[in-house]
Amino acid sequence: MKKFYITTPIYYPSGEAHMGHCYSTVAADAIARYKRARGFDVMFLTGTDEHGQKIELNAQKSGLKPKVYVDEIVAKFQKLWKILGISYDRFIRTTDDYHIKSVQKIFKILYNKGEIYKGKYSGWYCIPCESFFADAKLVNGKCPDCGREVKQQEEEAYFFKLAKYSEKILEFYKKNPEFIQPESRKNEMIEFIKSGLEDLCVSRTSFKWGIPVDFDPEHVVYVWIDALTNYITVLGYDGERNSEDFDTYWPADVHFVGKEIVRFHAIIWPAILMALDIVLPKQIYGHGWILFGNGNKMSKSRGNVVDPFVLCEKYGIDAIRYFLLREIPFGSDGYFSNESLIGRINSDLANDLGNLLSRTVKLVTQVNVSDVSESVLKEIQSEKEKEIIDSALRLANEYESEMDSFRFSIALSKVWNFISLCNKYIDFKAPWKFLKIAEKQIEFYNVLYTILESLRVISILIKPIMPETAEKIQIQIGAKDVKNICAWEDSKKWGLLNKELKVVKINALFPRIDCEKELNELAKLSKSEKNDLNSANSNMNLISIDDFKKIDLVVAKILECKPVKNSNKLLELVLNDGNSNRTVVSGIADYYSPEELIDQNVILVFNLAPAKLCGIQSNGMILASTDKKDKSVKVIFVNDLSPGSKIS
Ligand code: ME8
Repeated sequence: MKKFYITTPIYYPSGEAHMGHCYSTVAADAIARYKRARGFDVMFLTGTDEHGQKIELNAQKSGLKPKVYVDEIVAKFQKLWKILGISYDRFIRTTDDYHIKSVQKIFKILYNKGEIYKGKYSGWYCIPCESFFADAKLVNGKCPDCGREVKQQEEEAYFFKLAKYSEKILEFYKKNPEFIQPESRKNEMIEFIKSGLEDLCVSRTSFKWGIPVDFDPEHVVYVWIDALTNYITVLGYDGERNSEDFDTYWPADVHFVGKEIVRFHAIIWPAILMALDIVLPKQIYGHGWILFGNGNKMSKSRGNVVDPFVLCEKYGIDAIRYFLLREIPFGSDGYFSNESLIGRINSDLANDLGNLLSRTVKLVTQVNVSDVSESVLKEIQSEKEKEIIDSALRLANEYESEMDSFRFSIALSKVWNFISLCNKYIDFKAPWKFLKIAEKQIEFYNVLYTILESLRVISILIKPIMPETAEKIQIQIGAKDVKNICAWEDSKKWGLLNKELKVVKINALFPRIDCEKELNELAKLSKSEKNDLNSANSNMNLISIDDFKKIDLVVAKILECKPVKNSNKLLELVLNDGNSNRTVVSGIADYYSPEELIDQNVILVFNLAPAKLCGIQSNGMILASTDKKDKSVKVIFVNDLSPGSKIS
């Protein structure tokens, strides 16, 4: 059996799943279902990318351990995928044991091969945040997270020899013109490589929430080696042996990714694979972004999220799946609005498809078919029927060629053109007029049979994208559970339905929506969603008295003070806390000379976990205030209190 391996990006569980995540995942699911229907042995992978500083910080803010924090969010991603009918075969979490072990092995192999080397990473460093930032990330030259001063600093780090792969990657693009899709993204990649690649920093020491480099545990593997390798570790690849799954499914047939991470998949990932002597995936498809209202990429931090749980619940999963894949050509950006969603539901789903099914089923249930089934068997067909049958028989091949190139929107529009043809055919034939005319009954049945067969074909083709709707149609036209009429290849055949026209009437597929009323309701919901968010945020900033009691604040006297070597900002202080002496490193060198501080009494955070700053262990922190007006930093002196006094 031919295999097909498709992946989505693994999402950061740093906030909740939103429509943007649904977009990649629904698209990959539609292809996985489509390929399965066509007889492929499919491996469909999705998952979550759980390490990194952002997640560490978010967890800290929520007062949770990182793993506990991600567990909660990942469970919500999985719940959403279940609701949306995502038929993944594997769900990888980068915190899974097997992945961690494989990443460590892969890292070591690359190091032993000389593909990874130890060097120095330099960049803008924010001491309180313990983070490096690239030039472009700074806000007015200051730390983008806390707004404080940053300074150029160096840190030991491992580097992957990315630069040496430039030519090899360009060569690969040339030999594999389909590798990056759509074409425009390939040109961007070529330009990027030609402008010069640099070796890639692949480890960090400034945060802990990551996979430790096992032969140098101060370092954690930095994002891309951890994240990208998920596509092979999930198949059992750990750098040393090829598992059965790896042999069966690798190379991936396509990685679906948003356009902003094409670069990582089309440059870094190939280079890592080349370094490991592994064949490259067949294709990277960089899809566009769903933009929301004001042209922003939809994301939680911009607060423009439309809750997919709410929309699925309100309109059904197929409406959302259809809308996402129909509204926006896959390679391009496009807008999401509640208005266009409701517009599509009313026109395409309720009017076109829903109406075609309901009017047909209604007509069939109005008559007793048993008398005339013989006549129908004679298959008298006029030009009009032939036109429908020809279109139906062409449709599957046309649809396949669009789906094979991930042109969901065009594939769907072909089906909807056919639906519209069928509706026009019914209008033209007006079969209800024949009901009472005995000699016209054969024509009446012919019309209905033609439409029911058309609906059978339609249901097969839309099933990968709208699985629930396809099933409902098949139940209503009496095709469900009938053998050999609703498999993929049956969409290329005509006349498979039982000629006795057995139909089952159930509720409308997509009830029409009162657009104005619904938009008002959604607006109210979105307001309360924002309010919920606001109150959640303010709740996050509130701490209980018990939390406050956890902090021991003690008066301490500064006994000694000197600048820290290689640092313009830090002073090393020796403090007496009433009982013993301890060293504290403080970022106040810009504001005080050592002489000004000696013998002053200050407030010490007594039970702060020790941290290393510029190689010196700091045991606590002294309290200072940043002046609201001029941003100058002032240490809080408490010279009228004796060392050892508790502050509460
Ligand atoms: O980048 N429109 O994770 P992530 C369309 N962990 N797609 C969107 C979207 C939008 N508005 N917003 C998000 C990461 N996406 C890394 C990936 S892969 C080895 C590591 C989709 O949580 C889109 O596919 O930021 C994008 O690439 C992905 O979510 C980014 O998810």
